[in-house]
Amino acid sequence: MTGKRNVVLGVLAVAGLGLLAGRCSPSVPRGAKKSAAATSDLAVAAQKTYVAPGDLDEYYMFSSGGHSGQVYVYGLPSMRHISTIPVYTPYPATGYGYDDESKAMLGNLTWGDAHHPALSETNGDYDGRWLFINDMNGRLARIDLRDFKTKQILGPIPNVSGNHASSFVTPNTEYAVMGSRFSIPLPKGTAVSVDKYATDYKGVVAGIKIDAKTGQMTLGWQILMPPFDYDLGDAGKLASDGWVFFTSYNTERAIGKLEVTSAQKDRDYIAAVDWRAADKAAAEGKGDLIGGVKVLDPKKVPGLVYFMPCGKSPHGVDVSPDGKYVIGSGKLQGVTTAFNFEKVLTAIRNKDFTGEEDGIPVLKYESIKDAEVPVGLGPLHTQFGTDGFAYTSLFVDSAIAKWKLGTWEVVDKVPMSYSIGHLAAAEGDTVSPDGNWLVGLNKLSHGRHLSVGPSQPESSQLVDITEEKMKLVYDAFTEPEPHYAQIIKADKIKPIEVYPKEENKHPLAVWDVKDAGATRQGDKVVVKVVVVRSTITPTAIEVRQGDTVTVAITNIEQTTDELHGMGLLDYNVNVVVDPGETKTFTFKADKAGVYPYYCTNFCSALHQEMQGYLVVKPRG
Ligand code: K7E
Ligand code: CUA
Repeated sequence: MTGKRNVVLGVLAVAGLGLLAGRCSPSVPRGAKKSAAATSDLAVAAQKTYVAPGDLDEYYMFSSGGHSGQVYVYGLPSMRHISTIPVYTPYPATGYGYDDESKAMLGNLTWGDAHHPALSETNGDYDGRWLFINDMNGRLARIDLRDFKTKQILGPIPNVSGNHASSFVTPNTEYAVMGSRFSIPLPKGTAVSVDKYATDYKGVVAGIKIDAKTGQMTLGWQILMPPFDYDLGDAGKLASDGWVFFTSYNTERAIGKLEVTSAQKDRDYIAAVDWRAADKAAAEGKGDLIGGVKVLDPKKVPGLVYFMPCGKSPHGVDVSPDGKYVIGSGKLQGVTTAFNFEKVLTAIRNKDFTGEEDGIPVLKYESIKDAEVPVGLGPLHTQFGTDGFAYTSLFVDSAIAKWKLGTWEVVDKVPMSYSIGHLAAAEGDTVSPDGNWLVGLNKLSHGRHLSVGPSQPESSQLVDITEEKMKLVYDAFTEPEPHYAQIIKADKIKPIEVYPKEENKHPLAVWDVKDAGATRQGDKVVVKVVVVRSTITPTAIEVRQGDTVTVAITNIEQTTDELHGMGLLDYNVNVVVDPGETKTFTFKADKAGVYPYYCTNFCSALHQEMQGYLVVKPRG
């Protein structure tokens, strides 16, 4: 797709200088002189990341928006921000959260904290159909990549509290998972004081079933877990297919200042969950009713979960492309551990246990680990490239370590500016990662950009991993807060650009201006509106004060990029309708007077004329 990428080295070398001057030493002033070698490095970096006007990027990157509740779409390697997909938060730019349909999906919550996007997979490879993303408020969302829109928000589901270890899908998108980061007394709504944490609080991990045809999500199974904090997850694949892994901290079951109280033991756990066994047990109707759903108890249904001891206070857990290794570590350690999944299975078979936690056997660390890899301080997350290379983010060292699976050799490190959390590799969660690119998703940007006051952006740094040595090639700045991101080959996604008229089955859609207008039943008014360049029909709407008014607005354009909006002043309404789409919004006309409405999305030379009046006649 970038076949036309032009070589404009000379210009770029100069342009690149200003942008990248601060790379090695943030104190170097912009435009400062560099040595010839550095200039040539910058020129190469600039050429690698430059996507000429009109050319397209090679990859999409879907980055979580953290507590903004959104998903940001970037092109790689340019790192250009192309689009924002609102998920858990109203977004007036696209009218999300103002029309009846999206309002219903959002429910009563106007925020979400979205950390881990997961692209749908077929045979362990991204298939470009859907993107799932978690919310800490016990929810999971599905975005359809046919139109880049949020189509379903499931939850808040019962019993899962603080859904951080999510959304991680299984290799054929059978399940996405959820987990409690904050154990609570169950069912939700039970108040037990925190002193009883160790005995009366519970965690839950859950599998959300995904319909293979429609992507529709439903609750599959839930498993009752000891009161630990379930932090991250990853699904097994190939050698470990059928399993899903969750890290947990505070296996001390402590309360208070967790930074101290939860760090008493040398090891916490990775929970290995046999999701096919859970699926089967749930299908057989096993489990106890808690919060209105059946929850499987490992004491009564053995064989569902095993604990793999791991360095204390672990964060990420990541399964290698062949599924043979499960990588996890204590986040204050200097090593990451590679667990051998075959050894995990053998230990389970031989009952090689050192104890149990609420009926869940604990495997023997020495029996299941293959290596402790000295990656550096503060290992959080691991991604994979080609030729068996793994890349681990080091929060404390603020760097990425490159190391090799099997030989366990650390071969390279590259500094990150600053404090890297997650990292994302091109097709990095699949059975066949691409290599090519790696993005460091950094928590701090520390002034490597024009100052914007105290509220500073996060940063994402692009690293070229095609060669033996990793090379930092670009800085981009992102809104809060990229936790995880996934990167997919652009040609796997084929979005539509208009909704075909034949597909619009909305009962209130009208395609001809002569069918537009208001009808009344008692104090309910339905207004069918047509928008097309450059009129909103009808141009005036009259209702009575106190009426409940539903406006169904159809954009009858069938042309790419011809969106229209309808902003209604003083009534807090702004919807945007894409070509071929119908949306509705409902409001109570409680204020008498005249309220202009107009097209909010610039659409033609006569966009400004696209306006009308809502007349609300006073009662009596
Ligand atoms: Cu920021 Cu995955 Cu929520 Cu790590 S998480 S950094
Ligand atoms: Cu329609 Cu602007």
